[in-house]
Amino acid sequence: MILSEQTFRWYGPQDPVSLLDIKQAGATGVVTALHHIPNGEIWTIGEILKRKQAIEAVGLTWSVVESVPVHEHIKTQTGNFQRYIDNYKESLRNLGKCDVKVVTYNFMPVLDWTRTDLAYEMPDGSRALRFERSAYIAFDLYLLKRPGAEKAYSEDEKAKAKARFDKMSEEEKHSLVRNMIAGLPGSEESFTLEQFQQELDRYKGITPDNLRNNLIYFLQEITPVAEEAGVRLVIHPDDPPCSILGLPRIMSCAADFQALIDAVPSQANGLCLCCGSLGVSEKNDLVDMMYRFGDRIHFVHLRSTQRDAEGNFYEANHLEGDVDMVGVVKALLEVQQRRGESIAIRPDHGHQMADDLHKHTNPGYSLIGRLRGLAEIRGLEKGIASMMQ
Ligand code: CS2
Ligand code: MN
Repeated sequence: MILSEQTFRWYGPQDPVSLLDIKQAGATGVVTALHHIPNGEIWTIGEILKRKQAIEAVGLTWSVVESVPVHEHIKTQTGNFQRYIDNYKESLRNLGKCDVKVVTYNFMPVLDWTRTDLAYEMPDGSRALRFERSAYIAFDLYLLKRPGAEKAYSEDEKAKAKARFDKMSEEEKHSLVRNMIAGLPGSEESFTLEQFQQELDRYKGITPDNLRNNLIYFLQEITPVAEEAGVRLVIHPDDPPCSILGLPRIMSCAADFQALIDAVPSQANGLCLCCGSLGVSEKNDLVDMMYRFGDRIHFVHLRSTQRDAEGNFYEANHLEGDVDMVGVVKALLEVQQRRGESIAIRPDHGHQMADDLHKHTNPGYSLIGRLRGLAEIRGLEKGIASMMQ
């Protein structure tokens, strides 16, 4: 049986989690990006090789890039977008030459992943990332004060958000702002409230269809280069899979990805199946997506979330929550057998727990919670594989 390639995200030399920690977690692959290179600039062969050598020095492999960021000008097709696309192509060529051949990206406007609470206490004392709808609406209406935001919510939602806001301490308001816009790990930007509103304003008049067309244009430009370089691109879905603060979002469900394949059939146009992101919407059937897009999935984020009727969700333990992890891993195994190759997986985020509770860690990216997640997934995959033989 072909098993998946187990990987772990590493933020580079600054990451409090070391490459040896990653090795001890049982991963063989590393997922990283050159975060020190400003968004839009070319990743040179020299910089790529430097990172690759550091990873290989401890006997690991640089399996996946997450992410080569897409400049806002490309998403809005303004300013220097054509130059940024040319730079992107050059980075893909350089990665291909260095034999780093799966490249993740996302097309979420302004914000990458979004949470209101980075330390939501679980009954066992560990801490999870959470999205609380009332806090989010309170941020939009009373902290950001986004023009027109009142129209986006029902009276009932606004009343709940007001009550929530009135009870918030100054400290809580401050951390809500920070959590919403200061950029979670992996995001390329961080803003003040004023800068943030300016960024939102750049999307005025950009409908979801406009944004989708800009993505299709981008893919039409870069997929021939990726094909030639032997690089497979994978788009990371929207997290959470819905519009945030009035911004258009176009990668939230199976139909969204289908539209991209229909428009750009190139095999280099692939998907990062992030179960935690997509799983927030009950309309998304992750097992079905794994089978349906199996030939185009080159990277899988195995993570689960637990949602409630009010639109809140928190990141659950990997084998708990709403995602049918057993079904997803079984489908993954079948896809791998069909393709005759391993697919890179990672536990995505994990809870802050045990010794990590006393350490400075990147939200979602502490060592022990992810180590637990990867270990559980590894056992699950092995168990299912042995029964499939
Ligand atoms: C996040 C994102 O959930 C996640 O995977 O960490 O930062 C993600 O890596 C990017 O959106 C991918 O481009
Ligand atoms: Mn993810």
